[in-house]
Amino acid sequence: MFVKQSVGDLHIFGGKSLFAYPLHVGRPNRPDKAVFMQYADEIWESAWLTNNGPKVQQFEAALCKLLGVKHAIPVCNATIGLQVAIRALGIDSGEVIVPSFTFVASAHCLEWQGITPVFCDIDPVTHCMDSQKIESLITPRTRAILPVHVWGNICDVEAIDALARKHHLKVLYDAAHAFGCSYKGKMAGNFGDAEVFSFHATKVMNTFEGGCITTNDDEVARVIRLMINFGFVGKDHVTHIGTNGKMSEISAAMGLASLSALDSFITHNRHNHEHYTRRIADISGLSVVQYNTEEKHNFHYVIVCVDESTGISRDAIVHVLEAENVLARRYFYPGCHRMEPYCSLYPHVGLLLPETEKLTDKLICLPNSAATTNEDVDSVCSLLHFVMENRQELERYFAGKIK
Ligand code: T4K
Repeated sequence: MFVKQSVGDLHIFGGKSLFAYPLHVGRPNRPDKAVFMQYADEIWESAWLTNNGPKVQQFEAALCKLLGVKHAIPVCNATIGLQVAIRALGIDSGEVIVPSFTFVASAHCLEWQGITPVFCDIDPVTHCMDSQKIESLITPRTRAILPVHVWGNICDVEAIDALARKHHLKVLYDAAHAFGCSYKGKMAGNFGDAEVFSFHATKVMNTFEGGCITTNDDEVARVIRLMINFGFVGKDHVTHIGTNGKMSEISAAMGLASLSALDSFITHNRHNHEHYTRRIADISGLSVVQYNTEEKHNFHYVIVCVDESTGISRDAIVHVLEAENVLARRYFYPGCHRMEPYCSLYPHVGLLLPETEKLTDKLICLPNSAATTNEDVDSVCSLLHFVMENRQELERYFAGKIK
């Protein structure tokens, strides 16, 4: 399908876009419609729509079995899940160490509750928090560590847990990307004091909006269950501060249907990831971030790293792709520390985050979902080849036009 012969054929110069329709990064993975509709029908007939209904309970049981964890409490989204989990761990003030290289929710869930996020730099290979850089950030006000399993790469859990024990800190993992991923054979969901997954529409499996909090600690689970239901025990008795973090029945139905399709989503993701890797391998200056194939991984994110010496900026490449209807994303640009309110509160913190600063300018997230076909991947890769072959001309065109 690739038909560009000269630079003038690119859409930015007036040519026709490569794709007639937009190719999204976060196209939702949709399970078998009939399976979902059967669940939806049951919900309709039962007139039980939310408040820990039968589908939510069934979903929790299925999650616990899959992850090998004692509690996997469904919630309305991962951001509320993180807010609730950090409070259920007893943290309502002080500082929490968190990466800046993450979706802004990881920092907002703290700041929202008057807890100070202290940004930690990352490992340039895994893109997760650098466990070697945590200890120097610990102060008498530090209460917890909130690392993120970026792209489903599991953090350095052993070192982080050892540090937490040494300094009496809690550990809450933001596992928004890591559903279906493992470390040393143990599924994400079992690390730290608690973990939070996202089942947002754009994730490997979704419940429209949603997430779950996992823990093997019965007491923490008890408090979480109270907190997501306004603190109610029984009908009229409130024992705890709480919020509304409940998952609805229709979301749980989507979750149950999605769980039955999870293996096929992951197989498709992996096939695309391998295909992208093969086709991009011979483009000098670009490389696809690889995952540990000895562990379970969901292969949901296809991340391309643009070498600084390549002669064209990441942003110029993304600009060309977008014009061709390849809606690639710059996850995670510009890093939480460069967003409000953090950039005003801590204007110089970037000096302590050299790897974060470098990486936020280098990565491109390419479309990958059940909707991304083999032919799509081929065409996107051919486009990347074309862009890189013509990079000098493109960079001249972009000089001064974009960052
Ligand atoms: N921690 C981490 C590390 C996270 O990555 C996230 C969420 C969270 C915590 C918080 O989890 P939740 O509270 O959301 O459960 C998207 C998602 O909205 C967000 O959930 C996700 N991370 C983040 C990485 O990506 P945006 O602002 O980039 O989304 P948006 O609307 O631009 O959509 C991305 C692409 O997907 C677009 O090209 C359009 C396409 N799309 C999107 C939706 C919603 C569809 O085709 N269909 C859809 O229904 O944040």
